Amino acid sequence: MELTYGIVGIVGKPNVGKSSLLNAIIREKVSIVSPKPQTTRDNVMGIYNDDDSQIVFVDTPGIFQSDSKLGDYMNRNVASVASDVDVLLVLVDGTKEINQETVKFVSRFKKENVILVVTKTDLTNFEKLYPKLSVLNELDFVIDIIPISSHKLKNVDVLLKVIKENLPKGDESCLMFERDMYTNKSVKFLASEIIREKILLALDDEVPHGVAISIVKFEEEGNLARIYADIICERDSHKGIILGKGGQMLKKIGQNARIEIEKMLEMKVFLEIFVKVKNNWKNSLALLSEIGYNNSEDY
Ligand SMILES: Nc1nc2c(ncn2[C@@H]2O[C@H](COP(=O)(O)OP(=O)(O)OP(=O)(O)O)[C@@H](O)[C@H]2O)c(=O)[nH]1
Ligand SMILES: [Mg+2]
Repeated sequence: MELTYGIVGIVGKPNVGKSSLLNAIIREKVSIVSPKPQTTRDNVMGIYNDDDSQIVFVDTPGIFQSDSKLGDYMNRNVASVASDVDVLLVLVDGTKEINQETVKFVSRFKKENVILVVTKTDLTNFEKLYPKLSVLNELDFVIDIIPISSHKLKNVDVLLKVIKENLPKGDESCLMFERDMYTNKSVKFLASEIIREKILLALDDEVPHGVAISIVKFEEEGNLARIYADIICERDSHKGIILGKGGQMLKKIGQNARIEIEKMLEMKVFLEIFVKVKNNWKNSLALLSEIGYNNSEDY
């Protein structure tokens, strides 16, 4: 049987809905989501499987002006995807202004097989959105412009159809992954991301952006997983905020993370979290590498 296969990159500004789209396509929580910009730091692969295709989607960090070595790492992740995929989805926020600046932004990705995806259409309406899109018509290298809603799963099937039309065809030997895999990331990575997501959701901007998670130990024993994690933060004052009064904040973050990790692993989880201060870790190549933020691993 003829199969459609290939790699599809997802790029765009922070908070535009890249990770939400990945999760909507894969129908699993592969990549963490929060209302705060710069939630995603790594390229996260989600593998879409159906009877006649296997498509590897790669979620990337939002593109922004880097102010640290961590930021440089994030931008390198985007660059590696933008240049080297079969189809590139460039996402634009349908609730925001769409103007010449948007055209300029999308033009940065000028290459073959670019699909422009307009996100969050459930927050706007047809009358408001469509006149805004006319400015995008001058982007003649774009294959198609597709408005979607990841939350309402609106037009995600149409997007998939257009993607498939633009991917290579082959047979089973062309597929890169086992048919039951939905991500290339380890459960250790996914667990660390879930903890980071709970911090992003619980605390104000500055603290989560200076936080990294290191899984110190991950052991499975029968139907129980024991996970020991460090939350690494930049300052003593941040440590105080993460701990909260009498340790209540950390307790809440831990509980929320544990519930979701249990769901993912389908087993009981014992989760112990310590908070550690490492000044300026975002600018220390050695510390970044120790935490796992290095570009040596291919997406
Ligand atoms: N209403 C609505 N909200 C959405 C939709 N897609 C994403 N969002 C919200 O937009 C915010 C950002 O979503 P993410 O998926 O984390 O965005 P991102 O582009 O991956 O962000 P970064 O990783 O920070 O670059 C979250 O609060 C999402 O719930 C959508 O289809 N509809
Ligand atoms: Mg993201």
